[in-house]
Amino acid sequence: MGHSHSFPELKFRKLSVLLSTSIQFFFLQMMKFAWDNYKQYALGKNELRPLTKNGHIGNMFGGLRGATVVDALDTLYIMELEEEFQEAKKWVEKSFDLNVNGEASLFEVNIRYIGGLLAAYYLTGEEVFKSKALELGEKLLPAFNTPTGIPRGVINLGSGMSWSWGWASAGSSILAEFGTLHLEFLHLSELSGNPVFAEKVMNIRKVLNRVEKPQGLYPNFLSPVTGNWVQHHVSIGGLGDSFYEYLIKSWLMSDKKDSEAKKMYDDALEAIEKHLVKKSAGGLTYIAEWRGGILDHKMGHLACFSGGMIALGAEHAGEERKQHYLDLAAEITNTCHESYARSDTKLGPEAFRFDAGTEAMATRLSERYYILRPEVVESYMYMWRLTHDPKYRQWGWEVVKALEKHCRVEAGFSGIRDVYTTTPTHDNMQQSFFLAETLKYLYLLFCEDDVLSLDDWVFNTEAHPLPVNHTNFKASVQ
Ligand code: DMJ
Repeated sequence: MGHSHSFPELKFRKLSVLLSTSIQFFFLQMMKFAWDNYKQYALGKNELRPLTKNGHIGNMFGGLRGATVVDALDTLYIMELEEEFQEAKKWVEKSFDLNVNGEASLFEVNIRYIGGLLAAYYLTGEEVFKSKALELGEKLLPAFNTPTGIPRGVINLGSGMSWSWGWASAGSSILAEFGTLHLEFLHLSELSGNPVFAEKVMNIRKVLNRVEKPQGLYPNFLSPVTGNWVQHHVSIGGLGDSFYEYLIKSWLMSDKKDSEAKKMYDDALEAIEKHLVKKSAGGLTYIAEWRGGILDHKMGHLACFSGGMIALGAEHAGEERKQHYLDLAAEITNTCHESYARSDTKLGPEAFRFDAGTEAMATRLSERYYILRPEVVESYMYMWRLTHDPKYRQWGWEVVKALEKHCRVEAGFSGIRDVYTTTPTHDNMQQSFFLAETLKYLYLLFCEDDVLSLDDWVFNTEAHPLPVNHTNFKASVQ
């Protein structure tokens, strides 16, 4: 009797292993397609333009090249695309030039290049990735030479001169930019034995702890000169997002020793829940933006990472809060899924609103685009790992089908300008984070939990895995 019961179950398990293996194979071919076309038409440029079949350089990386190579390294490695990984590694060894001049975003260089190189080093042990990461890290240090030590957003990698973004209020620095350095900089200190990197980010934390927070919230603009807020705009989406992410991940990466980061995260989330989390008339939970006390009932695609973050934090919230936060995370992830499900392409818009009868849809023409962003599938991946509810895999698969149908073009994957039409116009850009994040998170959604286990790795905000410090860093986090 016992045998006849267990047999079909076993068969089912085998079937599901087989199924997820063939799905993984599907992601491998997507990644290979994205990489092969980049290699053929744009190797050495920053991104591929998949319609015109050429490369794009842009102005975010200050003369650095190969953003897609460095962003793709760990995904290629994890997917065991050995030949392609070797191609990428060879480019880093032979052609990745750090002696460049030009205006770079401190934040973007850190999350994509330093994060990508560090992850490649930790996964493979290849010295070239470590030495490039350290060399590049040194070049970022002059940005911290301000009266408060809060770095400015833009740096010339050649001269070391730094300044604030022209569009940022009154010469301010951006919370999500200076607040998204901690994970990488601790690893730079650990690997170099030079405490300077850790000191820089610990000082940022000190300034943030000192300044008064309106209703416990962190506004997005801070003056690097006075250390005071410049404007009271609060958002868990663009301009704020990964600051919160790095608080909980700093604590996890320290093997749960950095209790200051945990407290900052807990307090910030409490304030966010109290002031920004709302429920729509149709019952969808969302996180609004806050402008000097007035709510803007809008959620950006970028804010959709927060389902995953809140779920990750819930695991460690103590028994009575754990279920509450898991529920909140599930509700937010569901809302983000709705923003996809309510579009004709089944891909979500850049921003969606909850006002004047609108629920989880873009109302402005300028917010209807989708640029291959990862945040929604990122939350599916965390929700899957933390709950094993199969709907997250189903939702992930819906995204894959939509990407294949609307974003795959002859020579790569492209963003689209309007998610509400099934004959979308392509934006001719294969973003590097599509290879670093979107495809990696989709792949991990269908892997066993021990592939880059959440107990041993934290993902930086560009999905580059950094190891949890189970053995005590030399660089202090006190
Ligand atoms: C990526 O560079 C990172 O995920 C960052 O945190 C936000 N923007 C893009 C993806 O949308």
